[in-house]
Amino acid sequence: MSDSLFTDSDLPRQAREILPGVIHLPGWLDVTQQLFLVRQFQLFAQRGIPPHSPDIFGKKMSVQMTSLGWHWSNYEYTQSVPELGGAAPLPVPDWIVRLGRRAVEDAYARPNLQWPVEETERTIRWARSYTPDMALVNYYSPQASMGMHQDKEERSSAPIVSLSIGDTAIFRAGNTETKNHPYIDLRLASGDLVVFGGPSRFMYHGVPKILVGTAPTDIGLHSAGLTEGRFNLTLRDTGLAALATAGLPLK
Ligand SMILES: O=C(O)CCC(=O)C(=O)O
Repeated sequence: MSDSLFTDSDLPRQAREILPGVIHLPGWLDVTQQLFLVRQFQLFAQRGIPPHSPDIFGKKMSVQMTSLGWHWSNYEYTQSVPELGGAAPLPVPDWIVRLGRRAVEDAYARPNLQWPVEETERTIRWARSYTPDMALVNYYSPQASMGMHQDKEERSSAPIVSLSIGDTAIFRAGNTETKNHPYIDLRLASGDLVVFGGPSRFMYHGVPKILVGTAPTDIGLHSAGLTEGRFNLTLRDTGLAALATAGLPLK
């Protein structure tokens, strides 16, 4: 029997704990919610930090980014962006915090997970206190990719919430030690949610490929002036607010 008979794309897309603490919920956002998000991304781009490709140690990323709450560049969070005329990030709106809480709750308040091991009641209470203070909107053109990296500039081990809209991406979920094997390649389609926390909070991860032409036609990409590509909304709790208030160094 040919191996290609049952490729990843043919198998039913089910909610799965990919690795301990890494939960994939396919189709978590419906079309109306995706449309809403695409419109909001346009507003963020018009009113906040303009989408740009950050330099990482002198090399431009292929992804375009804008962010709320904090600006991220070259492995550092800042509150203003001198290279973009001193622009400051817009605040994280309440609806994003609510979205993040719902995502963490839906991901972790499920039976039979390897992580967390707490009972459901406690997990729900814990998920409801999730307060992302930073949201990153990444836009991938069909040629864009993101190399393997850890999200580790945060002073908090709260989970990362990641939503996909537009073309399907190959998302590489790795290990906490190296950028290399072992890792798992996962297809993230429009509307999918991934939450990673607990033992996998600091896993290496990346997006090696965008599958061109796979975006649904009814999620408003055209009205955003786009015919293709993928948005990713990543929510993070930086844990930096207390340091900033106390005037302490953020690094
Ligand atoms: O686009 C994605 O799914 C991942 C984004 C990501 O890894 C990041 O923003 O750090």
